[in-house]
Amino acid sequence: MEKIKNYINGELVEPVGKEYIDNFNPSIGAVYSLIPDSDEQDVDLATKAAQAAFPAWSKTPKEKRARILQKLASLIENNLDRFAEAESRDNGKPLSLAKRVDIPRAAANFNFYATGVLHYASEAHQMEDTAINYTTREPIGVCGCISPWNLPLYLFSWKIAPALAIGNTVVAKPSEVTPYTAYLLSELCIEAGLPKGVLNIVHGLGHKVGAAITKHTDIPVISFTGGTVTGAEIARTAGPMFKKLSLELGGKNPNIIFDDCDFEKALGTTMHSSFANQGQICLCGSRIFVQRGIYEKFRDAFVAKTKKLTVGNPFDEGTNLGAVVSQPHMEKVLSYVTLAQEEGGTVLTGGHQVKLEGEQENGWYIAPTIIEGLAFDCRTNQEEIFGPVVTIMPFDTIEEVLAMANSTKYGLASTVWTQDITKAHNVAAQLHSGIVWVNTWLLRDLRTPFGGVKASGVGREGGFNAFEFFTEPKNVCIKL
Ligand code: TXE
Repeated sequence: MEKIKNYINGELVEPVGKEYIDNFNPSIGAVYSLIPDSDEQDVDLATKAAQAAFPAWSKTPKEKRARILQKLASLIENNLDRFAEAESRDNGKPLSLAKRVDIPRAAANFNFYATGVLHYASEAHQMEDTAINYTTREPIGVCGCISPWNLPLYLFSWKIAPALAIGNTVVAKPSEVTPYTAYLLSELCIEAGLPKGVLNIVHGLGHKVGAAITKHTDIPVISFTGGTVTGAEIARTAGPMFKKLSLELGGKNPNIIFDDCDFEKALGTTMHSSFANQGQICLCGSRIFVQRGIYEKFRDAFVAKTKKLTVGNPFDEGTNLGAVVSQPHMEKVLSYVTLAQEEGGTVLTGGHQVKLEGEQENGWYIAPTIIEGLAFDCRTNQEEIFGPVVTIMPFDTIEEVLAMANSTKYGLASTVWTQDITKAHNVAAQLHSGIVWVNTWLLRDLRTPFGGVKASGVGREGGFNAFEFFTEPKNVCIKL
């Protein structure tokens, strides 16, 4: 059985404790590799390597840092098929999705921040003939980057690229559920000539390795993407240590469809915003509100289209939904279908595990599920399910739908479908979320602030927001 390795001080190494944990292929429900069961000893070795590398890396001219990260990006692009297959095998997502989205976006993340650092400037403030102020933005040191299993390399690179580009060094922890492409990236880092200790990847469990990174006194910055519960746990540790903290957490995003929408576009995009990546994207629109005038027409068309989706082997071209990421997650998602029925919901399609034939017979597959008839404030409509399960509800007025849309503890992303631009501006202004898409979904300009409000997190990633997070400003005031 293949054992993947940690990447510490420029080398691929075994965990100090020589212990390993199973890594599953969700599409067949079986172990296919082993990952280091690292602990705080490994985190300490990684942190020492990152500390030793920081002076030279932070003083490396930005053009040289940029060249190395762009080399890494091109190596990812040159290994697209190998990385996409690895991602699909590790996560269960369709290979076509990994090829089209996950891996190209990981390369784009490195390119975006490598070029961005060349244009990042700071400010000066002149006090007439009295003084001049200039603000420097300095890299901070060793940054802890902890990422989740839903978009493994995409979100892993979204954190480490800006941290490295601006001159920090990194101790990173990918999810133990989907570690494989981070391991493949380690090999490319060596090939790209990334100096040793600049990036260190420590594999293992969250409560061991993630917690060790969070509480390490020599890691002053923590960037986390994952669940809200874990985010709160990290904040409890990092807060009293006065660490800089970025939390990208869960969501329960409203998809608001007015009766003056472009019906076919709203329907087509809602298929993606409901079920892409098996609904395992924090930005998915899991609560669908349809204005009464078109509610039944939209609901029936949406159910009919959903019934035609193919749940299957992620490696088959025709597959629309692959496997969900783990057996515990499958059971969690299915438990919400049971809860929905207990809360008075009606399952219009799906709501069950899909048993495939052949090699995939033990895989973890869920039918795309649509539920109607629930109150907007029941648990099913308030809690993040994070699977291919959406609810659909009618509404009459803007005031009513805004109250329902804003009723959860989350505030990450909203989608609005209307051809009345004044209404679009008016509704967007009143939605409690960090991101609002109008007549589209998941259309991303990497320069924009990315993140949510309330229980969806703290801070923003994206564009120069990421450089602001991964640097400390210093104001110097010179008397003239
Ligand atoms: O995330 P976790 P999980 C949501 C989704 C999902 C829930 C839990 O609802 O069902 O979160 O998913 C590491 N200290 N999202 O369990 O636990 C862990 O090892 C430090 C939304 O995967 O948050 C992994 O590397 N680190 C999210 C990372 O945190 C800890 C995407 C995420 O794991 C830790 C994924 C600890 N105590 C899930 N415990 C999004 N916003 O996109 C765990 N970790």
